[in-house]
Amino acid sequence: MKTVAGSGAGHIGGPMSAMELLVALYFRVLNIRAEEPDWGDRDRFILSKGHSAVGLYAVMAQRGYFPIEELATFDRGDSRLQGHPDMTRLPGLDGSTGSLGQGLAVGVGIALGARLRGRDFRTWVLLGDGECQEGMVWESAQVAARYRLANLIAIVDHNGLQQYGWPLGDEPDARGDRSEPFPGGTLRGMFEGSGWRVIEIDGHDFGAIIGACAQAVEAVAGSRPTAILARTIKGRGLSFTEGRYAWHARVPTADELEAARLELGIDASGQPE
Ligand SMILES: Cc1ncc(C[n+]2csc(CCOP(=O)(O)OP(=O)(O)O)c2C)c(N)n1
Ligand SMILES: [Mg+2]
Repeated sequence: MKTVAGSGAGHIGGPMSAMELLVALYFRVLNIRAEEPDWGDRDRFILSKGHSAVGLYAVMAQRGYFPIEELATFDRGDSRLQGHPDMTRLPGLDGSTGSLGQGLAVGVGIALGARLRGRDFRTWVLLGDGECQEGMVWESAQVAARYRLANLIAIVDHNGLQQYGWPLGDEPDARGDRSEPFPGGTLRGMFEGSGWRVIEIDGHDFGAIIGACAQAVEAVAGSRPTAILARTIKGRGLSFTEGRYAWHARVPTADELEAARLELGIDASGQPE
């Protein structure tokens, strides 16, 4: 919230809905070295829902990839922390994203390359549920299953909202149900139909996230890729942002920052009061 307020641009809802997923990945799941971001055997991670970059940067800073103070440069032209992830600027990123729909295809290429080179790291891709309306996601899903890429794991931040929520009927403002991206289909059905193994979890439950990721990592070489469907709430963490599509990309006012601080019980520097 503070970083977005400081830069005057950025996203809130998507980063907050994915926060437990990102924290679990960077602090418990990914086999990475923050001090050696180009380590060859590292797990690869692609934030396909690149608009959630500010959340990823906050977690990477806490994990030691760069100083926390650098978050204040977010979205400036000369910053390593672009509004959407730019792997040519920030070491530790394995994909440049922001144009939705592309990250899984990049992950398929990396995972296939790892297999061909006999490397045993995993490739993880975090997608939005709205993003799953992009056709390229399903082309990639088919290819991943065709090559039995058990070393590829897709995690879907299944918050039931996108930029404006799902349209409901003919009313232009009737939005915000928590149904699936496609009428008559479910993400589970679509991944399973494409040949993937599917695990559904509560995406705010650290134990469930870590357990599902461990299951995915144990996948036997030559078996199916795994999709973890993480049920989440967009804008999770603050009463006034939760489940509100208006917070998809909004700059908090000074009053809202103060309300957030009080609700979280933290002081101005972010420490518990
Ligand atoms: C190809 C493409 N189309 C549109 C956008 C604009 N856009 C950015 S985020 C977003 C909504 C994404 O919704 P979802 O994938 O559900 O993400 P989340 O709910 O986690 O924010 C849209 C339409 C984009 N970045 N890329
Ligand atoms: Mg969504």
